[in-house]
Amino acid sequence: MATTTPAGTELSREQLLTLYRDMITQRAVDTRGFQLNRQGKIGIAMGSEGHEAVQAGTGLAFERGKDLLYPYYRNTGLVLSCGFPLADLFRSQLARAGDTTGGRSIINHVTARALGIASISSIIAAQCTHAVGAAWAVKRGGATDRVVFCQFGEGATSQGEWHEALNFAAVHALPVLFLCENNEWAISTHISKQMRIPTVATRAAGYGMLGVTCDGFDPVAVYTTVRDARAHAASGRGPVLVESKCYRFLSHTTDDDDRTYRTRDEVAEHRPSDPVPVFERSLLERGVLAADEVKALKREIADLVNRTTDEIEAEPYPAAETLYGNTYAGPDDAWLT
Ligand SMILES: Cc1ncc(C[n+]2csc(CCOP(=O)(O)OP(=O)(O)O)c2C)c(N)n1
Repeated sequence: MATTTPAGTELSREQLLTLYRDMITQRAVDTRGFQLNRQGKIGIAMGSEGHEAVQAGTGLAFERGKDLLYPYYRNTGLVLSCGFPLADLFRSQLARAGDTTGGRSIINHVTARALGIASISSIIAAQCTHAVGAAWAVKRGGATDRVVFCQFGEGATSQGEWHEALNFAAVHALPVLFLCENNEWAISTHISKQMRIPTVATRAAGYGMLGVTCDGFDPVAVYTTVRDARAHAASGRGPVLVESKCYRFLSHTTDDDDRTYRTRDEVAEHRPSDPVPVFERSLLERGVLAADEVKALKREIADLVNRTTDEIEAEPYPAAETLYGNTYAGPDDAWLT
């Protein structure tokens, strides 16, 4: 297992700005989700605060038009970074008829075939075997420089399906990246109750594949690590397990109260590592951005999120007659007869 300490200087200004823009967009969308839930407008919101650097960095390494993404429910920022439209994300959150799943799916369970984004599985680790199946198809089809990104939390690595996926991918040298967003908590279960080893990436050795760990609070570290892992997988040398160490600052979803299983002191201890202000400070200190540019960019994102929320709230809900649509073959009203 290798631990990466990549240097940030090799990124262009444009790439650094893409990372920053994606991170503040993710934070703004997250905050809006929690607000909409508290206003009684959406049933549940899944916060990703603390995962911004992981998702922006991974999104920058994802090659649009080539790669495939098997996301999990916490990947709001990542799907946006990979090109998923913000309006469609709000259609999903607000369960409107124009949502890609017709407003009938759980929040954030988005999909976009044209962008290579597969539908999300709520079953923990189920997407790992799906991703491996896709990577097997990519390899059999003879495609080169095409990689499947498979996202999950450290809790998913306790599932049997996760181990089966890694083993099969390693045996067949499939072009797949297993990307762990290790935020230390799986709802109320701390990582120390999931495994006796300090890092998820260590597990890669058991399958004969490369495993790397990076600082998930640093978007540049994540980007360079995932970019290099992608090159490895695309070259036919087999899958890579990448672990980005981060933290979940909010509760698991709006449906749980994290004060029942972790102390406020613990959360406060991690706050200084909050990737959004830390990256912002580094861009200011390095002269990549000036203070007024940061302010203008934040205003622009806030306006975009406000405008999009209003536009999508004004759209209709799915019609009641469509309730059984896309569920069973044959007449939609089979249960009513
Ligand atoms: C097979 C299965 N078991 C349990 C659950 C309930 N569940 C939903 S999210 C979750 C925690 C997953 O934690 P982790 O994989 O670390 O990801 P995180 O939510 O922390 O990002 C659990 C146990 C589920 N959806 N599927």
